[in-house]
Amino acid sequence: MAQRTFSIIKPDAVRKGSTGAILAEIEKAGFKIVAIKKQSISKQQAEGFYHVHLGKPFFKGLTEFMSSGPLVLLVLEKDNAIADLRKLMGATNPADAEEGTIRKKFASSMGENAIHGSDGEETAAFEIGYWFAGYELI
Ligand code: IDP
Ligand code: MG
Repeated sequence: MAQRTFSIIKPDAVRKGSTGAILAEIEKAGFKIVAIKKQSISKQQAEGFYHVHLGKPFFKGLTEFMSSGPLVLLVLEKDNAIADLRKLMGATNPADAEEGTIRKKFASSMGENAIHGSDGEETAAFEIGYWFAGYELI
């Protein structure tokens, strides 16, 4: 059954000019782009989005990085979207990412790793609602 997930093309990938190439990978893998917007976000917005990581040693660096320049917010749809996007993304650390994954191709480090994807149904619902209003998801 069609499922929705949330994704971000992170500031490192946008800065490098990889937005179009990453979107092409996503579409090639069979995802429909339900909603898309490019914008910059504040540190406070990044902190709210990543609240589950509050207190971790990388929290400050992560939220500073995510608010360091424009990024692309996406809502994607396909059968098994959540798990399939995680597979397409590859491991968090690009050094461990499988050949052919987005992080293998486009990420440079654990911190600057090109793409975000929701890790479960509950997080997908929270993350879609955090960045998109209902009228943007029709
Ligand atoms: P995920 O993005 O693969 O789901 P998470 O564990 O949810 O990985 O971590 C969120 C983000 O925080 C990662 O994508 C990465 O950018 C950053 N991050 C996670 N662990 C580290 C770390 O040990 N050092 C630096 N950054 C990290
Ligand atoms: Mg995660």
